[in-house]
Amino acid sequence: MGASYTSNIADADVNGTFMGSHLKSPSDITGFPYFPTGTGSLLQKCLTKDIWEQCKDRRDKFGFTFKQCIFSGAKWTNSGVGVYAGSHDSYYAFAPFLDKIIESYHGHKPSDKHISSMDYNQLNCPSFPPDEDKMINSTRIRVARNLAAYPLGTAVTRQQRKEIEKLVTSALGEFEGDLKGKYFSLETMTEAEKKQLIADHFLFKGGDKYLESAGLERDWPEARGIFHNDAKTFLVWVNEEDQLRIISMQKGSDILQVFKRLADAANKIESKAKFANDEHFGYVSTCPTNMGTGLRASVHINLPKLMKAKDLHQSIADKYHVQIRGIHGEHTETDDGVFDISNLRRLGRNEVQLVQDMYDGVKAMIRAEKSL
Ligand code: ADP
Ligand code: DAR
Repeated sequence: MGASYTSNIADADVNGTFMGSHLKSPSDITGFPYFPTGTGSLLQKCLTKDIWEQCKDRRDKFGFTFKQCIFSGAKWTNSGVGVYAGSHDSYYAFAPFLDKIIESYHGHKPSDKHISSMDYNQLNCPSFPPDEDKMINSTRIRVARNLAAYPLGTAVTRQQRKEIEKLVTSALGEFEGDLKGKYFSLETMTEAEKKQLIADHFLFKGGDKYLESAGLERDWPEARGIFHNDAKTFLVWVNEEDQLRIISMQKGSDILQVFKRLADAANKIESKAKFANDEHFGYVSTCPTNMGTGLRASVHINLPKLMKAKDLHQSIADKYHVQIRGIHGEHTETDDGVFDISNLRRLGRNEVQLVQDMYDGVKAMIRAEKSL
């Protein structure tokens, strides 16, 4: 890499924070990015000097640059992934790099196909017996979707973002029955509505530095909002990390009912607004980790003893391809014995199989908790 590589090495920031944080914009990446010792992001793992040389000056068909794609992880070197696409086309324009990211995270090869299925009748998830049901506080299943006619949130214009909000909210406005509800714009909601949405754990807020550095918080909070049905068991986040996060959730452990509601709703929306999708990547998402199904099915479950047995719960998580999170959102810890258990995989398996992953993993965690 020569001078441009070494010239990019900066001293640690005064307080020893991650060096990349001095980067102000993608154009500040003037050479191969510097990753401090201990950087563990997928970006650092997959970006070789050869791939940098191939991709460094590339743009996708919307003009979104490769440097914009890697800027979040170059700036915040403590990222887990550190990469965001600008459009469906980004995944082809930056293929030497993004194919590697996708294969590394999902095990999905460039020649592999993805076939989605939201056919909840294929799910094998008998109800939990009472002693197990009482361990599970709540169930939530979400999918990430983006509109085929636009670039992703990282690259949309203000006007396009407003069009997306209008398209999605008009489709949601046609819902009837138990999906009927109301859209709350982040720009115009009242303080009382905001307080209620926060109390319900429904409100997404700005200020995520990873999303901000990916350009996903431009013009915030314009054209962002939350739809929820009257029963508060169905939500749609509009123009957050993805253009739609379609969410079904309720108290208790009835995974089948939650999945059926999600499948019915997603199918209804898709009949009005075409989602970005192809036979290799499945549904297209802003973050490569959500490609394919963009589905995360989770329960909040009491596992006080198991969670103290780190090796045991991690071995079960690895065997059943599930992820353990804190209950207050990604990157949070939990401190009261309640954990968020969800499917880890997103791509190469269909939505039914991923909900099955979560169910089977939760059953195994419960067996282990009971055995301690
Ligand atoms: P995602 O990427 O799926 O949006 P996060 O972990 O960021 O997941 O969670 C988003 C919000 O949804 C957080 O407020 C979290 O508390 C809530 N949440 C996630 N799973 C559940 C669940 N099973 N029950 C209740 N709330 C949940
Ligand atoms: N903070 C980003 C998130 C990566 C995966 N989660 C998403 N897409 N919400 C990181 O790179 O760590």
